[in-house]
Amino acid sequence: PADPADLDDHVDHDPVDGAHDRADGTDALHAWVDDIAALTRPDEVVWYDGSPAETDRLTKLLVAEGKLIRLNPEWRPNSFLARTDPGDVARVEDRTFICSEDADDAGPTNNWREPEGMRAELRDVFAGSMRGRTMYVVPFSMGPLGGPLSQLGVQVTDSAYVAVSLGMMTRVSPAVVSLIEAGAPWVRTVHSVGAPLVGADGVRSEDVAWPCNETKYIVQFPETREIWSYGSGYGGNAILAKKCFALRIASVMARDEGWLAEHMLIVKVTSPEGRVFHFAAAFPSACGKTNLAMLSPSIPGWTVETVGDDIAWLRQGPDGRLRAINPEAGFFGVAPGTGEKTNATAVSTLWGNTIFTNVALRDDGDVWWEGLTDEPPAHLVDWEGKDWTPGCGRPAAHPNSRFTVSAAQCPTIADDWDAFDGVPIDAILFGGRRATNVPLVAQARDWRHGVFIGATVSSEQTAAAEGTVGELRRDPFAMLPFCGYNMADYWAHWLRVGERLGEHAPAVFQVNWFRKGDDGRFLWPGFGENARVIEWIARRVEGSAGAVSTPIGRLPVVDELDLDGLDLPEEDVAELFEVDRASWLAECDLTEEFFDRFGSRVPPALRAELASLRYHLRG
Ligand code: GTP
Ligand code: SPV
Ligand code: MN
Repeated sequence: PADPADLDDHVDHDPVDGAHDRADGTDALHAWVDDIAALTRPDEVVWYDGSPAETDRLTKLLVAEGKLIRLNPEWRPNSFLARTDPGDVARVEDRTFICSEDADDAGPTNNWREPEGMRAELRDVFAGSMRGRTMYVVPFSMGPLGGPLSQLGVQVTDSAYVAVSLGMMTRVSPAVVSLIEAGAPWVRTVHSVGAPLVGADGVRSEDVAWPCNETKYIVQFPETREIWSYGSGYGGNAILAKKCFALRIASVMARDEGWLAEHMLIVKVTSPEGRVFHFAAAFPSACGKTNLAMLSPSIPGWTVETVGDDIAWLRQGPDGRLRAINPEAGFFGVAPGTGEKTNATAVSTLWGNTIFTNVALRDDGDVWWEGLTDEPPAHLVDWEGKDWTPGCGRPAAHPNSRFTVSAAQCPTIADDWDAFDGVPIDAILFGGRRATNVPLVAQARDWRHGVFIGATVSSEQTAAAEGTVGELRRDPFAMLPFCGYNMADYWAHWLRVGERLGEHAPAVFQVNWFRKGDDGRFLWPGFGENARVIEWIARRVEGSAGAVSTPIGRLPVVDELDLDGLDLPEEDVAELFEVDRASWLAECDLTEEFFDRFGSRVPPALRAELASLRYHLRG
């Protein structure tokens, strides 16, 4: 650890100038850490090694500081509750910036800022931002350490909660430092909650349970592979390995190096005959990835095992097939709606060693959230620390409350979940929340049609980001908030990857668990029953199930989707698969408007797909 007294002398680098080389060996890491400390001026610098002993020390410290509440160990051993500031509960997309040299490289769906101007702004906000706090240095690997699809990073943070969360979500290890010292490339990530305890006047103030700042910056510099995050302590804003690195920065690396960094779950599916399939699925935030990743099939003979629940890195392997890893090592999952009936696997994953954020506290020292059980307890302390009783008119848990837990603790974790070379992908699914139009399942005609489906995904907005919940918005590939470059270039990249894969390209499907009847109820029971759709997809991949062609793709032949034992009214089944030509034509007009935002960067193949869709809908 650096002696803070020495830090003042260390002004020979400017840490915000972006000039640090990513692969510069032995001294670079330490020099960078010293430079960040010289800028932010913490009381001390502590390297976090991810070990159980160090994690235990930090959680005890967080409890002592009032930043974590220890749950009753009888119900939930080694588990904690954090309550955030009510202004810091979700990703802040309007404060998320892509600072590429050229504005067009960020594209119309990202907030672009000129890099030099942003660096000057960051230099100001980070100056002294850690005064009075401890700066943690957290070296981590995304993917198995040293694996062919893996990448290294280091996060500095002035939040012990974030350091410990990173320890659960990634592979934190001193071995990462050895690899960096041996010259391996790494991504630099800097995080401050922006709440110094010592002011410029030297006066020390009291800490609060959830320090943060009203002004927030989530900044990516794609060319120099750097991340600077300020003002928030929550989720994707603060655990920089996750959305900032594994999606925004990694998508740029993937574009440059010919692979894919995606907002996708990965599952291993085994049929009753013992045939193994791997599927990857992109659904927007809070649209069912964790649930599908942990699915307990309602139909006999099928098993689904978990490889990943949020992010996939995919690359063509030596055998020509697309292989995927889950770069993470833990789950940061949505709590509300997670219960014994919907996701029993998640419920049992959370038996202990879990950090809950913004859920409700029971009188017996355990946790509760909407959907955990049918009936709420008679009294709770809600996510804001207020008394709560059923019928009081407020939710007890915040809609974006979450659990943080190690993947290894999941009872359905697949034996190949951390395979060095990843798993071979047989099918890719795109989904979203659509009350209308999009059928339960459809297969794309080919890769190019699949890319069109991915590029045109719309979904009703959820509580995972600040904004109006329920509003329908385009979320191409479920990557709208996460693509680190121009979305139209990203589509072109997907088309190129498909060309290279050729006959090895996975089949592509569109799914929608969220279609509603006129009365507003979900037409499809979802959750474990989604196994019926998974079965059809697997049967299509092996070539044993039929399909009928429609203008929007191939739908299951009647009777080939197993609906046995589901007592679904026939009208509901018909509605689940209805393709209304007029609404689809209206949707085509919106797609054209959407494409026009990207001008000439839209790949001609996608314009051709749109023209062909209109032609067939009119036919
Ligand atoms: P992020 O972590 O934000 O990327 O979200 P995610 O895609 O992993 O979403 P998750 O699986 O956590 O689901 C979010 C919400 O959707 C939860 O409240 C679930 O209960 C609900 N949900 C998931 N699957 C289904 C389904 O099949 N049907 C219905 N009706 N709701 C579902
Ligand atoms: C999402 O919003 O897609 C998440 C949660 O997975 S966060 O890590 O906060 O981005
Ligand atoms: Mn996500």
